[in-house]
Amino acid sequence: MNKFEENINAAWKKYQSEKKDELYPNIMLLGISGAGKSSLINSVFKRNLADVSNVKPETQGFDNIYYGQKYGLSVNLIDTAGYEMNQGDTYGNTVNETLKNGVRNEKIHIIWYCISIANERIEDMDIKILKDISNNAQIRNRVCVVFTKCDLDSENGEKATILQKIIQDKVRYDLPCFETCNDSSLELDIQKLIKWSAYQIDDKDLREKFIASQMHDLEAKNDRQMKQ
Ligand SMILES: Nc1nc2c(ncn2[C@@H]2O[C@H](COP(=O)(O)OP(=O)(O)OP(=O)(O)O)[C@@H](O)[C@H]2O)c(=O)[nH]1
Ligand SMILES: [Mg+2]
Repeated sequence: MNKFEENINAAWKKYQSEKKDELYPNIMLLGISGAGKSSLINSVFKRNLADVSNVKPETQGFDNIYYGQKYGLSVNLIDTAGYEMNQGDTYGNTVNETLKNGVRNEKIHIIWYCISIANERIEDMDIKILKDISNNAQIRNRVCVVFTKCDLDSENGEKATILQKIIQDKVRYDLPCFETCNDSSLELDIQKLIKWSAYQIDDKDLREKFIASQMHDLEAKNDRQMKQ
């Protein structure tokens, strides 16, 4: 082990003992335009942060981050532009690129793949993207399906059950599914979803984040020295 690695390891041990569990998962929301991704972000944070529309594609880009620390919540949510029909491969390519490069220097830890139960069907694109990300070793065990608009389901959640069965048959049997809606009087699975997400973060993530911040500090220090 060289001096640099020794220093990093010593600093990592110190960091672990002081700041354990401080890493909030970065969660990217995906799904068709109008699925209710931005509405779900507002429901999780209990505030109107993200713009919502019932008439047109609303969210632009893939880099709208809402940091939980600002709002007393232990998750960071990344809102994205939903796909539109006939978009071809561009959506899948953007998803893959974002998973590879992260967003604003943040790694993506988790995906909430949103599917509205109001549509009563699952689009081919949903199946394709879910399959793709289920084959991506970096993220495969950290993907879940979030059924949105479940206030429009029957009391025993029949529509969600039918859609879940399709996902199990066509994508993967063990993909976790959660039910949500934007009506705060119906709690459904939002708290469960947050807990599940926090539970996915492990020591490897903490170490990765720590090394990245050390490298960032080092680069800043080198920059300062170059300027002197
Ligand atoms: N009934 C009901 N309507 C909802 C719910 N969530 C969202 N909506 C409605 O669905 C429409 C689309 O919601 P958005 O949150 O803008 O959808 P989005 O997935 O962010 O769409 P893009 O930004 O275009 O990708 C809006 O009219 C919302 O009011 C819900 O839980 N129940
Ligand atoms: Mg949106």
